[in-house]
Amino acid sequence: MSTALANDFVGGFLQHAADVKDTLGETAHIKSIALAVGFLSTFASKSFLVFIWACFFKPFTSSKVHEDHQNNLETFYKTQAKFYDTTREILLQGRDEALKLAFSHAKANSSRGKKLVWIDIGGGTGLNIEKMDKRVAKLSENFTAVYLVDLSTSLCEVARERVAKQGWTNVHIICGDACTFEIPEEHADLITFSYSLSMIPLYHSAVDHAEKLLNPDSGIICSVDFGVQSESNSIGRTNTLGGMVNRHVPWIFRTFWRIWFECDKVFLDPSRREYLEYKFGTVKSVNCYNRTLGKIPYYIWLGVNKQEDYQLVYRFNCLATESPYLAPVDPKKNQPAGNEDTPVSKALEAALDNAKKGLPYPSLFYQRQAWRVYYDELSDDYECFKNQYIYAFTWEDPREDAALLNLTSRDTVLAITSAGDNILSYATLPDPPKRIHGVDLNPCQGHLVELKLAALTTLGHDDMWKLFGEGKIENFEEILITKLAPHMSSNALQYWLAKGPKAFDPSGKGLYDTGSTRWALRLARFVFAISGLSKKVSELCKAKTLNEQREIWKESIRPVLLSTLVGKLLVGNKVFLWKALGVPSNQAAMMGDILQYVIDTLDPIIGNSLISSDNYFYYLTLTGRYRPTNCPDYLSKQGFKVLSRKQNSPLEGIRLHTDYLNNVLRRLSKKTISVAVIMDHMDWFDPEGDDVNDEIDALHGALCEGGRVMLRTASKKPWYINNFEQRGFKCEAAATRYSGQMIDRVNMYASTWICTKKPAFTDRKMSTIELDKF
Ligand SMILES: C[S@@+](CC[C@H](N)C(=O)[O-])C[C@H]1O[C@@H](n2cnc3c(N)ncnc32)[C@H](O)[C@@H]1O
Ligand SMILES: *[C@@H]1O[C@H](CO)[C@@H](O)[C@H](O)[C@H]1NC(C)=O
Ligand SMILES: *[C@@H]1O[C@H](CO)[C@@H](O)[C@H](O)[C@H]1NC(C)=O
Ligand SMILES: *[C@@H]1O[C@H](CO)[C@@H](O)[C@H](O)[C@H]1NC(C)=O
Ligand SMILES: CC(=O)N[C@H]1CO[C@H](CO)[C@@H](O)[C@@H]1O
Repeated sequence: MSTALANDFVGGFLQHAADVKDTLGETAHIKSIALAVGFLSTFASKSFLVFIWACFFKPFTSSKVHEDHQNNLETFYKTQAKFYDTTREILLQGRDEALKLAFSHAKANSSRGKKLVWIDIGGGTGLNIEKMDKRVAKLSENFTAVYLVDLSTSLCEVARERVAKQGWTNVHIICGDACTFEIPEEHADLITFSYSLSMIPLYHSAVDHAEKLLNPDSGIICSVDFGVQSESNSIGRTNTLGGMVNRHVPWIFRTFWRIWFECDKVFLDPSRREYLEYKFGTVKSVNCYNRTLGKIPYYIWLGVNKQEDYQLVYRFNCLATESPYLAPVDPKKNQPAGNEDTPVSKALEAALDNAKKGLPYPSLFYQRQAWRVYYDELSDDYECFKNQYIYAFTWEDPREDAALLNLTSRDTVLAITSAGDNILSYATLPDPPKRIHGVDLNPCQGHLVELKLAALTTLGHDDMWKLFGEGKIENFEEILITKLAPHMSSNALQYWLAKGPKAFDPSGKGLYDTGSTRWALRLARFVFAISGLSKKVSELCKAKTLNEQREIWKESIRPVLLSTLVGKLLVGNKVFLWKALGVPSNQAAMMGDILQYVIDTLDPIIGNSLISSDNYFYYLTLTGRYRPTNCPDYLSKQGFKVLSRKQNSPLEGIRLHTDYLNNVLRRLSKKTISVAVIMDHMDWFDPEGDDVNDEIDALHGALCEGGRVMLRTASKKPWYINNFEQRGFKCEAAATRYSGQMIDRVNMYASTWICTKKPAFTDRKMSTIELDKF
């Protein structure tokens, strides 16, 4: 393999040149020089010089390319075998993570306590086997047998010495070709290619051979390697992949890296990764770049047998569309289920499309959990979110929802996902709804909820609390890779690998300083700091009685906070409202005098709801974290206990859709939803447009008779209530906020409405009345 040092310089330089405005690029450049200098001083020894010789000069000394691959490898590795590990430690990134991911997935996928058979193809000196033993799982306890396959005799020799030195009894070195080697077992549970697929000229054969050896029911195959993917190469296959986000490498880097590595017969062409993605179902696919190394693109990929199992497709469609799962039909012969009334999910469309072309199903089909419903990760619809969620927490009170809706296990609920706190709260109810659909167009809201779901499924309450109660944890990446990843989708994993370590960093500001809602927290902190109220606010958050709380508020905080200056500058400012609180201008228009609105919100809270112990919404906003006795239901000891049940956990009923509400509603079987909680989002609609009527009709179609829509709004009677009534609903204000009163613990909305779908016969009466009008 080639050229760490020069890669640093050239990579850093190229990046610098292409990206002059980006000051970080400069830092990266400086860093890479520092790294190179460090590297030099550490290894300014024989090993380093041999490495430089073998990688930069020797390729030019012998003009002849051996016909024999083994001979070529020997020529390259013979002189470096002894120093191989030291020189590659820096360049070959992602190997630790890949091994941990591969093991955690293989383990999760095998029956409890079963030992694994592992083949490391192109295993070189056996360093990965040592890494596995030291950092992931003891070889003697967790593996029946481990095979290292490598064609280079001198590297195999180093590997043999390592095995002898470590005294491993179940590790076997096979000095042979990746395309033809044999093992005594019929199948392997885990097969890894670590920076080797890019060096195998006959990679099709090697991959086909691996496929034959992989346990078809539970085997996991993994590759970590360099590779330069191009978006134009993915056309027509994007349905299958997962890991499309951040995949594209601009042409100049694509070309540069390919040529650079080719000198050492390392091939970065995209087709190797694509062939894996064609032969296997993609479970995880992560695109990585290391700035320090000049952003050489590498990837970590995990796959499983792609299973030509049509039942799988239908099961997923039924889970997504609420349609009954009866007898599966062969989609190659018949078009999807004959019944016109059974709508088809986007997942089924994508899967059938792939099946016709002989491609694996979309990545989401191969996940352990059915939570996340298939979505097109490359759709332009999400671009506006800039790969970030808006809500790190949910700003509506689920206790009030529960009281108003009386949910039971007969209900099927559809709700806006947001940060998931409320759909999780419905799941903790004594008799939780049989199915809860969360809908959100922003994929990152889904990623956040997946993290919560995976954590509820695998972590204890202590770690759960650190993650979401305090928003900080020491070893986030380790927990993510070894515990949570097998329960998450590929996209959610990639998102959290990239953003998690910073978001949860114990020396940072924590999870609740992420998303756009962080502006609300920052605003609070800022306003209190400049008005000298920080101390009073922390007293407020500790107040033990309502009287104490009222006193602090009335005497010190209220007068300053609601002074016209602060009010005008911040709270009344439209740009600020949008940035900090996510209030769009259509909604702001409904709120009337904003300052009065804020007074109406806050005064009653202070008077009626103890922030220190019974109002986690404001406690979080003021302190940036929760308390064990003042937190969303999924975090409380009791709620956690219910949700983390190993059997029959209410989490099984949760589905996360990443799409427009209308698209989801239209593809649900008619009359299958009994409750829709759509929060305040209708306030965002333009009163002149048709969007509101479209959505009301879609709700009407998906709701069963007597089904209810619950909504909150910034107005006492929003304009669109009339539209509901004209379209077959009976509407009632379930709560209206008058000055000085509190309707829920958030109290941000002026009213809460329940619109009930009328039985069909009243519909008919309605339409005759309407006809009479004409
Ligand atoms: C860059 S090294 C990676 C070594 C090790 N897996 C690691 O991650 O450090 C690539 C390895 O692939 C091996 N290799 C290349 N072609 C091969 C083939 N056809 N069959 C088996 N091994 C091969 C080379 O001998 C070399 O050890
Ligand atoms: C990038 O590579 C350097 C050098 O090997 C390593 O120290 C660093 O941790 C890597 N960064 C990331 C984010 O993986
Ligand atoms: C390896 O096996 C041992 C013994 O069965 C077990 O205690 C340990 O948890 C396993 N390691 C991992 C990482 O699963
Ligand atoms: C909900 O249940 C409560 C108590 O069980 C009852 O008083 C109330 O009428 C119910 N509301 C609805 C809408 O069913
Ligand atoms: C035994 C087992 O759990 N097998 C599963 C391994 O993982 C793949 C993909 O997630 C599933 O399709 C298998 O059923």
